[in-house]
Amino acid sequence: MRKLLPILIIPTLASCSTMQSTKTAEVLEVVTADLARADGSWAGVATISKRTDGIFFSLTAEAPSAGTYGMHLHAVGKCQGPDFTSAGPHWNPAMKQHGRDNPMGAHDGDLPNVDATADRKITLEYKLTDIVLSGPMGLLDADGGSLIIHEKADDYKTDPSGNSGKRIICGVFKSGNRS
Ligand SMILES: [Cu+2]
Ligand SMILES: [Zn+2]
Repeated sequence: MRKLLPILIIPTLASCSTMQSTKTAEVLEVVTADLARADGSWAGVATISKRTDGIFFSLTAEAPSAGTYGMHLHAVGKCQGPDFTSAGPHWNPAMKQHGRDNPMGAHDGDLPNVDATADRKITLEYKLTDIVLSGPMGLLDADGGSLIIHEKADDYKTDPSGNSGKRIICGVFKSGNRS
């Protein structure tokens, strides 16, 4: 993890059940998803932190192999293997079409493709556009929300899912205070 934004280490620590929450005044809300593969094995952790300076996404995950993978926020907080269809479609509160390159898009849940290195690791963090986390229009609405990583790259235009293939990794977002 880069040292540029040390505050992002906090949600990572918060995901460890033995750690006490150590929010600073800058962090307003944190949601974390433990990621699992279709067979239920551990595959990483994703965190969304709402801060006074924006909403930040961070991910540490282990892909099946080096390569590029599609990734989205999905509408339902339920990860039932092996196909993870329980997670529903892409999170889309604004009722748009799929894809950042689609003139009718994009879904709020459309995230950039991710690259896994030769050792299969995915590690990233970036600022999200101002999505809503809580409330009826939020990612964590009544039926929750999830993160899905797909077997193939997203083409950024094909509605509704960017031709990204099977869902191979899934995690349900939960409120970050898990100590
Ligand atoms: Cu997806
Ligand atoms: Zn989409």
